[in-house]
Amino acid sequence: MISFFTPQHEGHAPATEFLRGERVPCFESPARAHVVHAELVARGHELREPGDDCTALLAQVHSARYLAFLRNAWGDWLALDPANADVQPFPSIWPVRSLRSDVEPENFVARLGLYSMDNGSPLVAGTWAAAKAGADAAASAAEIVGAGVRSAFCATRPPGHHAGADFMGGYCFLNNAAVAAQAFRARGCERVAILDVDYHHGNGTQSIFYERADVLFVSLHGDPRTEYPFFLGHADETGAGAGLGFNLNLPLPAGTGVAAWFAALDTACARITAHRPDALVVSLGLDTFAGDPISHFHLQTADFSRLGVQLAGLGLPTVFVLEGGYASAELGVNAVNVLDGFERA
Ligand code: OKP
Ligand code: ZN
Repeated sequence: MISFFTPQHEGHAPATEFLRGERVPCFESPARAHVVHAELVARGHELREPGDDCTALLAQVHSARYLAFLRNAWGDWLALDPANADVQPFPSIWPVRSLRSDVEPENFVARLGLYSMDNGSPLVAGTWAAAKAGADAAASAAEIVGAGVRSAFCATRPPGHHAGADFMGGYCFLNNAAVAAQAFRARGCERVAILDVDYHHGNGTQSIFYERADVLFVSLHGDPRTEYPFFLGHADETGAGAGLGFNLNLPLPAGTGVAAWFAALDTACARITAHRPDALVVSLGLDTFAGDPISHFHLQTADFSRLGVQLAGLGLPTVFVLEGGYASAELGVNAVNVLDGFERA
């Protein structure tokens, strides 16, 4: 499968994140892209660098003020103190209910909180360039698939599905799946479906398309009653306004086994088929793997081939974008199993 890869991801390599109040090494690391890249090469997939610029699409997915903040964030942080070059900024205050988010503060950490859903998205010097290159890959993949190639994969990081119109979160900065969906719409697809199979609910993607009927969002994920992102992803979120009925959440309890997961995938695929989309975007998280260090489903390596086969059965032009998956040793095999299963089906 033609796979888009960009070396800019190397520049997004934060040292630590917070876990239960303590600093721990980041789960979302450059090693993830290295193992996926190596497996793609080993199994004969064609690698390309993105050729399309996602700037116009980004403006349809994210707010102008969030994009301006993110693009300038590292420079603003350094302007406060050159010694900040070696310091990772984290938000510590958020405009929750009753606080105002319409007035942008001048204080950098306050602005970081305004544009973040959590303290789990560490920002470094190369974050914007890495995220932008990943979104360029999403635009490029949709471009070639829209032009007639059956499928393409974005082997990029950081992931995107937690990033909303005006916030980062959960290691995500720019919503690559939303960019791909918007790219399909821009080149004439009337209806698009996004299927999110990451362990964590894609709250950003859902919220971006929540009031739209043209882009169906379907997600299988750990029940937010107990799993990140906690505050979205429940079954009663079905869309709003013109988008009512075009959002389907299939939350599954932590610990759900393989049979029940594939049964939910059947439900997801049936809803996608009923939408009669012109194209499909798959938010491909591999953290449903039994060995994932931060997730609680039980898929085995062979189950990812089965996932690819089942997705091929939808018969749709398909763009895969890499989301989560933190068992680095197996991430490459699991990801490429999906692609090979899809291509061989
Ligand atoms: C991103 B993706 C706090 C720990 C919580 C959130 C998990 C984000 C998963 N630093 N981290 O959906 O795989
Ligand atoms: Zn995840």
